[in-house]
Amino acid sequence: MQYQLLPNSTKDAADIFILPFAYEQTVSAKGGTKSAPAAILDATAQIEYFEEDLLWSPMKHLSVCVLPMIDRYEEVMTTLKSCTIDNNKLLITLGGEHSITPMITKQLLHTNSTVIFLDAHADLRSSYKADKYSHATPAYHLLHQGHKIVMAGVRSMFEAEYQTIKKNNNITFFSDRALQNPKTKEEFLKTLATLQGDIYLSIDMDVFNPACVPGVGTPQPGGFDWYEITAILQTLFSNNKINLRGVDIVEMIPDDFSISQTFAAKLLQKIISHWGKSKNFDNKEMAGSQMLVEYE
Ligand SMILES: [Mn+2]
Repeated sequence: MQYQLLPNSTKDAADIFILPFAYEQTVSAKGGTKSAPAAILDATAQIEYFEEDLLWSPMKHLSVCVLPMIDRYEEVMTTLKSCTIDNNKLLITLGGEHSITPMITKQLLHTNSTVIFLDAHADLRSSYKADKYSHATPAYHLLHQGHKIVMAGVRSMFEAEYQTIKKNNNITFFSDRALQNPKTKEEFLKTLATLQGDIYLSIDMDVFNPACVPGVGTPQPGGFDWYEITAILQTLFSNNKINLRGVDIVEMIPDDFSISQTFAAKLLQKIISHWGKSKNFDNKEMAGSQMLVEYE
């Protein structure tokens, strides 16, 4: 599998690692998220190399390595051990269901990191349908791994989850409803602009309005649109006190019109572009993956 049809770089030379993680074990509504990693990578073939917001071609400067697809938790550790992911490299995991987030952070993060958790659901259950590692539990595991969470976009929760949000000081919470108020939105962006240290970004595709991303297992009315997520990325990557350790894009189900997978593919491109610029790759030599192909 390839990103934008570009040749895969060696692990040593890679700046960006993309990990396709087709994990689907605990679906509660519509299934199909295991086919998302391949569908998203296929959709990247339709994305221009030039990135029109920051006005550069990230892949002229960055090298990408799409890792072999995995679908089991046991493979996470061996895969991550096979790559050196230091502060100048970024790991982006394509799920699969949301249960993969704590599996990745367990290997990747030091305790006391901050996870930005964008989701329509709070995902704070300690178990769901007798499954401790259900897709309804990742935020619970992140807290228990010792991380802080900035949670935004939530518009569906169970009463006990609401109580946890209210009393747990390690959760900074912005409901989707509250974010309709411009002052609260400003406060959310200010929170992102003032974060420090190791950060992980987890994007559940159901955080978006179902009109933007129809392909999700558990859709909810309301939600972010494209320009809201691009503003979030812009704010986050303008903050030079953070060290982004990893990103995941989860819970998408490919749809027949390629709307959802194209949205995810373009989101992936924006993340790569913003991260690359924040790390000054635009000033580094043009030795990226795009330099190995002849077509524009
Ligand atoms: Mn989720």
